[in-house]
Amino acid sequence: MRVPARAAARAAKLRAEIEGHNYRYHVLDEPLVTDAEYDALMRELQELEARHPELVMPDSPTQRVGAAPSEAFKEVSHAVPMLSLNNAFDEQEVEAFDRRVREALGAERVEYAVEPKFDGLAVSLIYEGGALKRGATRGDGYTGEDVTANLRTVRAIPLGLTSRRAPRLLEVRGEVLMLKSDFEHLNRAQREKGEKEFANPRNAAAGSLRQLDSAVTAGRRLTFFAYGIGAQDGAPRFRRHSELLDYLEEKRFPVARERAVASGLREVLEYYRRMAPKRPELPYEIDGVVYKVNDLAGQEELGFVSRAPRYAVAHKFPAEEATSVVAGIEVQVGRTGALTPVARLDPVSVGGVTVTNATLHNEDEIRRKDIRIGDTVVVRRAGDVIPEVVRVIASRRPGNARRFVMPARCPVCNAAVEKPEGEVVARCTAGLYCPAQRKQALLHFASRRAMDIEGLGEKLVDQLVDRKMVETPADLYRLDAGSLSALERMAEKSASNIVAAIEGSKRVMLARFIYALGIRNVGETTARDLARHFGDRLKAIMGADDQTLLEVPDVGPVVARSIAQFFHEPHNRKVIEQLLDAGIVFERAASQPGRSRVAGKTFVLTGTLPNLAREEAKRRIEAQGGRVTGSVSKKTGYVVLGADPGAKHDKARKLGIPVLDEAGLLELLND
Ligand code: D41
Repeated sequence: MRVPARAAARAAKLRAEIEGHNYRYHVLDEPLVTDAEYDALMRELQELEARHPELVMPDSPTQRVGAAPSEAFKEVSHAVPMLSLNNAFDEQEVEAFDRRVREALGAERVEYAVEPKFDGLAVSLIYEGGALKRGATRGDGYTGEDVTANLRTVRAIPLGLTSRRAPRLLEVRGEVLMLKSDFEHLNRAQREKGEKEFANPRNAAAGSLRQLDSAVTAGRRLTFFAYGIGAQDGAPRFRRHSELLDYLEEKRFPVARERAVASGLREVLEYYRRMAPKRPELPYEIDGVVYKVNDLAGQEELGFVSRAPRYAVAHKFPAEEATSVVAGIEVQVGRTGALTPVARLDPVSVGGVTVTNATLHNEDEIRRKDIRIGDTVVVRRAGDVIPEVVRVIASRRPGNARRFVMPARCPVCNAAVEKPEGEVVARCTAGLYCPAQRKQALLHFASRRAMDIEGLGEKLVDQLVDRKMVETPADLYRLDAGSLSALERMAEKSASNIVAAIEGSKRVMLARFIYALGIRNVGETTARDLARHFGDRLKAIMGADDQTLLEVPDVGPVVARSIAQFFHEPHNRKVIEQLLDAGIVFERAASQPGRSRVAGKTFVLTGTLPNLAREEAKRRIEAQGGRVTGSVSKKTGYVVLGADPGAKHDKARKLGIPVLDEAGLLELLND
């Protein structure tokens, strides 16, 4: 059967168009069409190919769905070995690397190509005459496995090289990985199906790539980043590694956006320090950065020793995960009475600091992960977050491992613990009669963003409460240096400093005071909204019923109920009265609301701003009487756009809300 020329032409056009959309979506992250439009194109091509099977080509996007399962992977050998990377674990080791490079090249300062080190799996992609012919794992560097059918399902990998004069042979090397978001998604699905979860994105990527049934791989979302070229024939002669990456980018391969060129040791280390804090925000896992001599002739001159090049080094970040043993499980009581089980761990270094505790969140979480006392567990600490137990290493469970049971009574005050039906959190029911809750409430009251009483830390509050010197925040204002200096570790000087700090806290903005009270569901923003809405009149707020409170912007029924309930409680009213008697007075905001163009406007910040930290932008907007909220609605005044804005930008456009960049925001603030 002959294929009509029109059908062939249409199929070719559809293929190019679909691959173009794949590129925009998976590589550039800038889709042009909706998913539905993409699906429609795909369906049209599938139908066309079904009607004219001669039209099916190996490089057709319809072939990314996976091929028939195979029995085993074929072994392949790498014509150019895939070398491994030497590691540097600290700056001294990088310094030594740079010294060796400089000495070997006889150069005073060396230019390096610097890039993130993706935590995925190294693969090789062979393009012959511009078409993807073979994809293989690195294996031991000399022989790997043929996973062509699986790699074809990865949409970020081009099935063909664009350009009329493609090189006869081009081997592209890079890492296959799974984005953190796709990993979370996959694990949620695995959990719901009752199947085994993956420990981390790297394992998930490895498991997905090594599927004998490529239809399974197609269902997992993998991505790819290119970092180099292996065998080649007819490709341009590059002089620098950075040029080679530019070439790959031009050929539509995903290449790390964070790559750069650094001159000399100092700039290289600056790159490391710049990348380290970005790590938690990146959509994929990286375990370090890689430095490569940029000059390719220099690379050749340096050569390699035992499988690793001398021209490159991986500067590793401290591991975010480590294993330790759960020596015990204790229960902590929080400010709102929430009981949080905490694992006491044998000390272990994670993410660069020594960890001895890890949160276990709640009872359900312990049961879900089946964590028992005596277990060896994987502990994770990423960025500034509290360390947590990720999972148990089941094979290392001792015979005498013990299950945890949530106590029926508060471990601090012995009051009953309740866990309402359908809730995950168990709570002590004693409220402020529980010393633990009282301590937390006092610490919150004194905290920097509340009453800002410097020096009133945990150790001091523990003693004050344990000795019954302080029960409520009002009692703080009755303390004197004499009684304080009788406490442990309290020199006379620091006692009088604390008394001065307490005294100094008496002049306070009403919003801070309300926040300091620790009303459930009332954070800083709601506290500020309340103060503004009620014209800085505490009495009005204390007397408001649910209905009146609902008129405050962003206050819903749950928050309104919390506020009304709090001020209805006689004990709370009495403490507030005592605080006012002690001499607390409310100051007005420094700037006159209404004068600035920012005043009274609601801002939504999205994406990362180039210079202003989010906290700083928020502080400055609020200092001028503006508000910052998280989601875009009709009430939003401005949306401020940083790099990588998300859906909020689209929503702002839809609602016709003015959009500013950082410069626009600064102009508004400085106006
Ligand atoms: O991102 C990576 N994981 C990465 C791995 C990278 N950015 N560059 C790499 N460069 C090399 C050399 C210099 C040997 C070509 C690598 C790897 N190798 C590598 N990945 C796995 C083993 C070796």
